[in-house]
Amino acid sequence: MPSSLRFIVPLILVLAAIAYALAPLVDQQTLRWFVRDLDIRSALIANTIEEPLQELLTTGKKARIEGFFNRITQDERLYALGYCSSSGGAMVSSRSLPADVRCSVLERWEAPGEHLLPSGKGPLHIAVKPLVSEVAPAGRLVLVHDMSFVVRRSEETKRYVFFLFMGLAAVISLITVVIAQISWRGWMNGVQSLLRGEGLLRNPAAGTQPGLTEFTPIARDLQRLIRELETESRARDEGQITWSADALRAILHGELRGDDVIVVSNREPYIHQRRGDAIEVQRPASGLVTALEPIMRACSGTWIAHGSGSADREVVDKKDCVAVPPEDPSYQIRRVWLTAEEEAGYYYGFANEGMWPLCHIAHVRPTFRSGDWAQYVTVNRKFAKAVVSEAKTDAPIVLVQDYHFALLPKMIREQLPNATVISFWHIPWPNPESFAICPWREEILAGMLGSSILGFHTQFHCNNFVDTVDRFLEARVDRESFTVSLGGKLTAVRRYPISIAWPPEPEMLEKSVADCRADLRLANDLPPDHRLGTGVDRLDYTKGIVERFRAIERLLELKPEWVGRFSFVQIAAPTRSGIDEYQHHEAQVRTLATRINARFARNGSPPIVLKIEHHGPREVYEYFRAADLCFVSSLHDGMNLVAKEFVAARDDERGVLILSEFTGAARELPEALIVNPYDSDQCAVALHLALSMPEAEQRDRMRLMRGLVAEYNVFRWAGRMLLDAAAMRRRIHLTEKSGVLGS
Ligand code: GDG
Repeated sequence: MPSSLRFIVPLILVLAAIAYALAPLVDQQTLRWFVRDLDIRSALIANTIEEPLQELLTTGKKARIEGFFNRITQDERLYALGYCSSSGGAMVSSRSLPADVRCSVLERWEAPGEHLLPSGKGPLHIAVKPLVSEVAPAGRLVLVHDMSFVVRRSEETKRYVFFLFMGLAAVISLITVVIAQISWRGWMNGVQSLLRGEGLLRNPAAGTQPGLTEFTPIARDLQRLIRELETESRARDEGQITWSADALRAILHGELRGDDVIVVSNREPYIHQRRGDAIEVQRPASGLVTALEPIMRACSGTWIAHGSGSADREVVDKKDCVAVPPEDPSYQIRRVWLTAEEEAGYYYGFANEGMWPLCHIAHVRPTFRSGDWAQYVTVNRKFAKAVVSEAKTDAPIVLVQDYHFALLPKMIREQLPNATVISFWHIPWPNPESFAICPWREEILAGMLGSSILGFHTQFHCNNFVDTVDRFLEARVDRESFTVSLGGKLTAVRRYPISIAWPPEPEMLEKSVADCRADLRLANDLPPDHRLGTGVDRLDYTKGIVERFRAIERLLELKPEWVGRFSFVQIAAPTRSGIDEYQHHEAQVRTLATRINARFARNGSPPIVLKIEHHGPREVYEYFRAADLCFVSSLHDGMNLVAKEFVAARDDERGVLILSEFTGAARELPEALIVNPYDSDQCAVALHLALSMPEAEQRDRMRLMRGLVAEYNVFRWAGRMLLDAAAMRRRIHLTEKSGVLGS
C-alpha cells in the first residue's frame, strides 16, 4: 500500500489544484446565470404589477402606492421597489430602497443587463422598466433584488466542486490501485509459470488461472516476441559461430543432450591391420571421418561400418564392438562382417558398377545385375539390424552415409518409426532421364525417402532428386518447403555442402612453402625454377585425369614456351582395382602419360609425373604447397575436397586453382579458374593463365577462397545437419504434446 500512496497523493494534489483554479470561473458563471434570472424576474414582476400600480397612480395617493410597494417587497428576494414619474418629483418607494437610488441617476440602470449595486448585505440587482399608459402618468419602475443569496450559492457551489473533485480523486485512485494490483499479480504469476516452462497460455478448460484470461492476447504476443527473439538470436549466434571441433561438440551438448547418435558408413574410421605379430591401427584419410568423429566423441555414440581390416575381428568384443580412438576411447565402432559374395555384389557390384556411374554420368555405362542387387538388399538389411540392435532408445539419431545404403533409411524407419534418420548422399544425383535406366529406381527412391532429412552437396542435386521422385513415385512434392511426403511420412531435402577441417592440422603446414618447393623439385629431378602443377585423386574415371593430361598436351602444343619448363605431378591413389573399368582406366592413364612425355620431355624433365600409389597426408600437403597450380578436372563430382585442401594448404596466399565446372566446389569457389574439362583448348588457356598469373592476382583470388573454406568448414556441415535434426525433433515433440492436449 505505501507504494499506492506514492501514486494517490500526487493525484489528489493535482485535482485540488484544478478545483482551486476552477473556483473563480464557477463564480463568474453562476453570477451571470443569476443576473439573467433576475432580469427576467424583474420584467415579470414589472408586468404583473403594472396594472394595479397604474390604477394607484391615477389616484395620486403616495401613501397607498408605498403601502403597495411594501407589501410586494415582503418577497424574500425582491428587496425594494420605487417609481419615478416622468413629470419629475421625488421617488415613491418601499421603505427598503437604498438612499443612493434616486430618480436623477436612473439612466445608468435603464439598459438591460448586469446592474449591481454594492451594499452592506451583499450586491443588489437593479432593473429599471419604463411604464407607458394612456390612463396614468408615464414613469419608470425601479426593481431592486437582493443578491446575497448569490454569494451564498456560489460558496456552496465551490464547496460542492471541491468535494466532487476530491471524491473523483479517491475513486480514480482506488480503481487504478486495484487494476495495478491485479495486473501485477497476474504478470508475476505469468512470468513465474513461463520460467517454470508452463507457458502463459493455458486452456481455460485445462485450468487457466482466474483473472488471467483478459491477458491472453498480450501473453500470446509476448510469447511470439520471445520466440522471435530466440530464433533471431540463434540465427545471429549461428552466424557468429566460428565452427571448430570444439564448437561443434559444445553445440551438440546443448542441442542433443543425451540423444542416442549412430553413424552408418561403409568405410570404418579406424582399421585394425595385422603386420606380423603386431596389430596396427590405420586411420583412413577421409573428410567424412574428420567431420563425423567430433559428433561421435561428443555424443559417445556408435559408428557402424564394414569391418574390412585384417585384424578387425581380433579386437572386437562379443558384440563386435571396439572402443576408439585407441589412445582415448570415447565412442565405439560396431563392425559388420560381410562375406566375399556380399562384398562383391553389394560394394563392387551394385554400389560401384551400378550406382556410381549412374549418378556421375561420366560416360561409363552402369552395370546392373540382379545378383548384385540381391546382395545390396541383404547387406542393407544386415546394417539395419545392426542399427536396431545398437539403438539405446526408440528414437535414435542415425546418420546414414552415401550411396552404399540407399535402402537403409526405409528399413530403419520400419523398425524404429521414431528414429531421426539423416542421410547424406556424397555423390551427384542425376536428372530423371539418366536415373530412369536403373531397374530398381522405385525401390531406391522409396528407400531413401525413409530419411527424415536427405542431404546433397548442391541445390542442383536436390532439385534433380525431387524431380526424379516427382517422375517415378506417387509422392507429394512440396517445392516451397522442399519436402517429399511418401505414405504420410515427410522427408526434407536439403543442401549441406561438405568441406574440410579448418584450420588444417598445424603439422601439415609445418614445412615452409619454400622448402616444399625446393624439396619436391629435387625429389623429382627437376630444376629449382621449374614450374609445377599438381593433381591428387583416387584413380577414378570420374576425376577426369585423362582429360587433364590432354589439356597439358594441348598447352604444350599451343604454348611451346612451357615445354621443358613445366611439369605436372599427378598423385593417383589406386582404388576399386577389382573392377574392370578401373583397370582399363589405369591403363589408359598410364599410356597417355607415356605418350605425352615421349612427345614433350626436354632435358630430363617430363611434362607428366604420374605417381600411382597411396601417399601419406603430409606428402599430399607438401605437393599442394610446392605447386604453382592445382588442376581439378572432374567430369562430375559431388563436391571435391582436393580443391578445398589445396586452398587450405596455401597459407602463403599463392598458387592458382583450376577447377572443373562440374564439381560442387565450383559453386563455392568462383575465384578459381573455372573450366570445362571436356574442352582441352579452354583448359590449355587456363593452364597458361595460371602459369603467368601475377602474384598480386594469385593473392587476391586465394584470399577470397581461403575465407570461404575457413567459414564453411566441415564442422559447419555436420553441425548444420544435426541442428536441423534437433529442430525437427523439437517440432515433432511439440506437435505430439499439442496433440495430447487437443485430444
Ligand atoms: C566423395 C565424392 C565428395 C586422394 N589421394 C590420396 C588422398 N586423397 C584424398 C584427398 C581427398 C580425398 O582423398 C578425395 O576426396 P574427394 O572429395 O576428391 O573425392 P571422393 O573420394 O570421390 O569422395 C566427392 C566426397 O565424397 C566428400 O563428400 O567431395 O565429390 O565423390 O581428401 O586428399 N589422400 C592421401 N593419399 C592419397 O594418395 N592421404
